[in-house]
Amino acid sequence: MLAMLDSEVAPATTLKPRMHTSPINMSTTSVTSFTVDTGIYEGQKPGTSGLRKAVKIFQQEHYTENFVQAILQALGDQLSGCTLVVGGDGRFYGKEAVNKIIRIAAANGVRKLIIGQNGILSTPAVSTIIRKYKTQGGIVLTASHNPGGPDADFGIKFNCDNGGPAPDNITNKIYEITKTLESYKIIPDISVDIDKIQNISIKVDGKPFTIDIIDSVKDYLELMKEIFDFASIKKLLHGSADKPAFKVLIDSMNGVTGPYVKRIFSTELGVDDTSLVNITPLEDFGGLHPDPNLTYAKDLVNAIKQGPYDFGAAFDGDGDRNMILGKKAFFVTPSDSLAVLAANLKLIPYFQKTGIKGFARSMPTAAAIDRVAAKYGVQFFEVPTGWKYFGNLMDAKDLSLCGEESFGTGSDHIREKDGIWACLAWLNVIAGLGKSVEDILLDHWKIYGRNFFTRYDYENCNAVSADKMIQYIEISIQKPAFIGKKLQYEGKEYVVKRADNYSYTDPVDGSKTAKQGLRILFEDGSRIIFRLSGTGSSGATIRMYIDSYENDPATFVKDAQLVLKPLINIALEISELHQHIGRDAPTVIT
Ligand code: G16
Repeated sequence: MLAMLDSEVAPATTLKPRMHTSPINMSTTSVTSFTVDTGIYEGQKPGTSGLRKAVKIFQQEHYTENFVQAILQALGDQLSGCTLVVGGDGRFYGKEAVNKIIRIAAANGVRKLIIGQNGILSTPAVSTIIRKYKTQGGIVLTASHNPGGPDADFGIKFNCDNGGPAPDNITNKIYEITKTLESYKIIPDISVDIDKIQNISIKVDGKPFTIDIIDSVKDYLELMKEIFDFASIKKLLHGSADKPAFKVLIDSMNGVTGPYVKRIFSTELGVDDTSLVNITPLEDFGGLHPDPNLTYAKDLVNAIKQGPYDFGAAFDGDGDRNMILGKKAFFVTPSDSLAVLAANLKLIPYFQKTGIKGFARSMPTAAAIDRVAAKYGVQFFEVPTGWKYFGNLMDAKDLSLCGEESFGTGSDHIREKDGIWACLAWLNVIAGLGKSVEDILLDHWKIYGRNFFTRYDYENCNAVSADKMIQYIEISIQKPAFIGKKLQYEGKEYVVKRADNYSYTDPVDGSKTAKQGLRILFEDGSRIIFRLSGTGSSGATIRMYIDSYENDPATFVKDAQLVLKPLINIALEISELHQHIGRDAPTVIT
């Protein structure tokens, strides 16, 4: 058996099919599968959310085929006769990957594939369709917020039958299979026009196989209309005799949400097309880095700063992240966004029907929502970074609303975070409260106090140096003398209460997840957290998170970077970040 590294291409001579049939197309009604010998690619280990690598790595001979075969094999008994959803964010290599999945799924005994037209399905739409049609899962073709194009990134992620990203036990199983795979099954040269809505049925190895190419937006739109009060949002957007129209600017960053934004905001809610920007999905996102934050969505930030807009929203490549802005680009941190929605959830029809079961956030997310949970006596959970950790809680009916500092917000309507949902939730809440975004935040802080939060990202660092830095911090903070230590910067003092490498036990199935980030917790509730990103495709990305609570109203309007300066500097000193990776400044600050 041949072992290949990510960057190595398998010699074609070792990879001949065992059997050969003549090429077929979908006018052929009966076809036969065959098996192709393959070699092993090392490093097909899914990260925080699926396998993300450079396009050129996925383009290597048999690389994508191997991983798809491993996903299917991991389905075990569920594979034969199952239905799977397939779609992605429209990035380069997506259509090619859809066709490979069709050929491999058909040969592996899958009964039916539901595929978004043009290969387009947002990540939340995949989750919606898996749940609505009760399929055994879905394959999502996305590298999320990472740039796209021939020289950028691609990704493949498996979602389970609950509609959520596969948990660790499944992704570990997929990875184990990739390490021993000797062959994959395929029907070569099936050609399906995935740009056309159609239903195709053939026989594969004597068994029925169906491909349903569906409208990418319809099912998701129907769900949004069930959840939100579209009539009151429409009234807000268009104004009335005594209220001016509420002007919005929505930016899809040339990602997958374009068609969804067009149908929801233009067709359904009547928003003028000039207020919907970058709504054509492009294979390279038009050169944008489709990550909705203050750095990468700066065109939206500038347009809102200078324009007449009351509200702005941007979404990432695959449509699960969101950024919310108020007038003059007043920035709502994802942690505050989550807390404000939690405090006002009862304004949304869906939660009036379902009730509020619980709230949750990922560990590095600022603790603003904790205070809302405490006030209303709602159960609260803290989980590791990764949306997959919310799924069990939702399935156990313990969780209604959750979110992450990484611009993810969502609810139990599906099992993925959901950018457009978050935007509609905000508009529904604004319509209900009749206040500006800024006033909603100021009022919220008056009641709960403010968690100041920032995240520093150091992208593309040397992986060895980054690992060394994490080890260095871990050793330093685990020395007994570290607890109780007084750390100072410019007169501000913080006393260390606790420090550890965060681990989590899932309250539903008891599964344990260790080493999820280094935490330094201070007496006053402030926190410094370090972890390595699990979504990058090359080198290492170091994330440094700072969370500090203030209840003095005089501080509420202050700039977060100023308020957090002492803690930021303490974090840089403890980690010796500059000495380890030689960087003076982060790549992105949020
Ligand atoms: C994924 C996960 C999120 C996670 C984020 C950042 O988001 O679904 O739960 O917070 O990655 O992860 P990391 O800090 O490891 O890079 P997405 O939008 O990239 O799928």
